[in-house]
Amino acid sequence: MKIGLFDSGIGGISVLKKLTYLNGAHYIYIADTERAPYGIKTPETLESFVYQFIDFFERKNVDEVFAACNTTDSIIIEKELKFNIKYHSIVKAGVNASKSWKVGVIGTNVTIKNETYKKQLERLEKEVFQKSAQLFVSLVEEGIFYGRMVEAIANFYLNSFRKTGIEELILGCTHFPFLKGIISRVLPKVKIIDPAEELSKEISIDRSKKPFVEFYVTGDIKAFERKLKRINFRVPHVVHRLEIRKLKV
Ligand code: DGN
Repeated sequence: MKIGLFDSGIGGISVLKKLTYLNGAHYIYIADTERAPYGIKTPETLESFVYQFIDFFERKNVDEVFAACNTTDSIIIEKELKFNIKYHSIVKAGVNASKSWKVGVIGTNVTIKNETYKKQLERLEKEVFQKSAQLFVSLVEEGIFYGRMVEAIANFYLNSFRKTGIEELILGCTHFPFLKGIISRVLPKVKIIDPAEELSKEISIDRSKKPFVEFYVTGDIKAFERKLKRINFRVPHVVHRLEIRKLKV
């Protein structure tokens, strides 16, 4: 089986890791580092990127795509888009994972502005408090996971949740699980939800083979390889360069 994932950088690896643990498939992961970050792009641009990735996956005979980027997912899931490949939504998984009535959501600027999480949770009559935490993406890409600066930024973004009485906080960006430790220190009484856990229930379990990952990176390959080392990514893999012009449809 071939599984496709895409993200603007290493965030989606928090999803990839969960999938590779469950299924020894052949994974194709597009890291669109050249056009990162996504959280500040327009919905139209992001939607066009999704079409490019799906087209690329079709050319690579991918069987299923697992969303590894909430930003693009939140743009497309409420539209009736038709893909030839089965597409698994991380936002829907995050919504399904929520079990409380008072829920917090953090994500990129686009994800929060677009309010897809908020709308879907409110349809379930939950009270939702949301906030963009865009800088977390840059911290993770830079490999800065702890220390005073991270604490200060985490407090800046998360303090306002304290008085809301939320019982859960959905990490609505795949970069954020890398900062889970510090996030739960700022909000110790709140259950932290990583939607990738729920999403990974949608993959069939098959450990008969070892997983293998092909990364396709639109930006600097060496920089991406350094990032993989920094997060200790140990699944057997190869890194290719993917020129943006090869993505145009
Ligand atoms: N990892 C992406 C997400 O889950 O929304 C964010 C990527 C970005 O560039 N902002």
